[in-house]
Amino acid sequence: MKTISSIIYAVVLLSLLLGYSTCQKVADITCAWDANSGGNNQEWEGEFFPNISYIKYEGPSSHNPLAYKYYNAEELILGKKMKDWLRFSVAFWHTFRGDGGDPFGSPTKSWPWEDGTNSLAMAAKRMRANFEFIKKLGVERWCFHDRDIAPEGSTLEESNANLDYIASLAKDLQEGTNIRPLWGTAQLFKHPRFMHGAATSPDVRVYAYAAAQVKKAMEVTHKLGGENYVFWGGREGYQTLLNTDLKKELDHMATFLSSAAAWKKKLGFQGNLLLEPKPQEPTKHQYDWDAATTMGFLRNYGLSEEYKLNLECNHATLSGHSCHHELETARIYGMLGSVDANTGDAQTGWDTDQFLTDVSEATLVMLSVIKNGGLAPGGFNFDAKLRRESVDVEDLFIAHIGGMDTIARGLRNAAALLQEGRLTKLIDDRYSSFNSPLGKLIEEGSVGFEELEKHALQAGEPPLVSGKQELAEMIFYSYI
Ligand code: XLS
Ligand code: NI
Ligand code: NI
Repeated sequence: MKTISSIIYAVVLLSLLLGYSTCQKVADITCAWDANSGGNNQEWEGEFFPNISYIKYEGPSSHNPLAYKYYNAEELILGKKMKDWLRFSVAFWHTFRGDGGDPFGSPTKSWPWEDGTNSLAMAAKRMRANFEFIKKLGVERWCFHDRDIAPEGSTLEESNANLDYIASLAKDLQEGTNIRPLWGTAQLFKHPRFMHGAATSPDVRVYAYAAAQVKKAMEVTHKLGGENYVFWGGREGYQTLLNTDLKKELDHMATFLSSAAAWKKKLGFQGNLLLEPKPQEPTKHQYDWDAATTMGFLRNYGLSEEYKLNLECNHATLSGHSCHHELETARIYGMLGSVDANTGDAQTGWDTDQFLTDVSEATLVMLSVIKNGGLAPGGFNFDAKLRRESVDVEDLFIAHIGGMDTIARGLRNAAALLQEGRLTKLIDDRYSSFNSPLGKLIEEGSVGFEELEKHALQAGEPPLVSGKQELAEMIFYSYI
């Protein structure tokens, strides 16, 4: 059976490669790539989004929804181009696989280029749409899961062949452009085999399968010139501790990540490996709960040198923190790798993955990013999706433009705030007592409790000094 299906598969793949078969089933533009699949041809340019031209910067007074009002790619902010501070990336899974379906309703989006299948031909067509979209938006990065870009086959070999095929097309489309993946990742949460987790599955066969899938996804990311590789532990967690060996699962996850780090070296992949924390959803408890938990885990298992973090704003709020908190927590320990730029909804308790539109939030995020000296080789990936009710093709552009402009405003505000220095001074003043001889000794670690007791007895009751929170807020909001 297996051999027969392999033969049928090989024939289908071969005919696809030769440009036959599904060409009749789909729109003409699909045939265009068949005829010209070897290069970054211009033939398809404009076909997917014929009514949308290249998005330009028009400045804050523009009312054109299809123009940037704050994001001006080449403009220098604190000596660096906006595009280099921000390093925006399009998330393939939301933009090209998001269908508007939710647990209560069927898909709402029917993009004109979709033929309703998950075929390899459809995957190729979507990849072309992805590149047209990226170019028109004027960004240079994209992110993907292995299974978003290429359909899962009936065996691992088939899945790998599908992925190779689409990756070659993506590589062709990248040629002659500066477009590269910000990161790639493996989808280890959709298929039923991963229902108990991947690296933390109690089933060794699933652990091995997941390893094989990550090995391949890392190869593909490397081949495409990806700058990072991400691990989001989709189902690395538990539903109940009553059936879970917590220690074994954490040990397994660490072993898995250490094998991934070894594979990265063997592959010669120079990019960063990143863990993406999220507290729950889909599992009740996910092991990479938040930045602090994830850094503690990495340190416990001696993996801190091999990994950094990819922080998502909506995951931050799900874990009871602000995005600013998560970025700062990672930044101060040199672990800030990249950002999944989205936001949640204050009245909704789940991962709504909305485009960031809150300028205050963006300004706080950018304070951390500027203090970090930027995010490179990380960036801002729009792990964000259109609302179920947004069904126009132009909504895809409007959503990204809105998100980019919000973060660009955040950058402008944060740069002005830091340059002007009032907030920095307020913070410095608050800690200025540590500039005293006693403060210096404490910070050096050269006084103990006995000397400190002597000092406290002598100095008496410390005066109450204002925290100046309202002033800090007044200063902050004067820049928004
Ligand atoms: C889901 C995650 C996911 C990762 C990539 O909540 O944010 O999209 O970013 O697997
Ligand atoms: Ni994410
Ligand atoms: Ni998310």
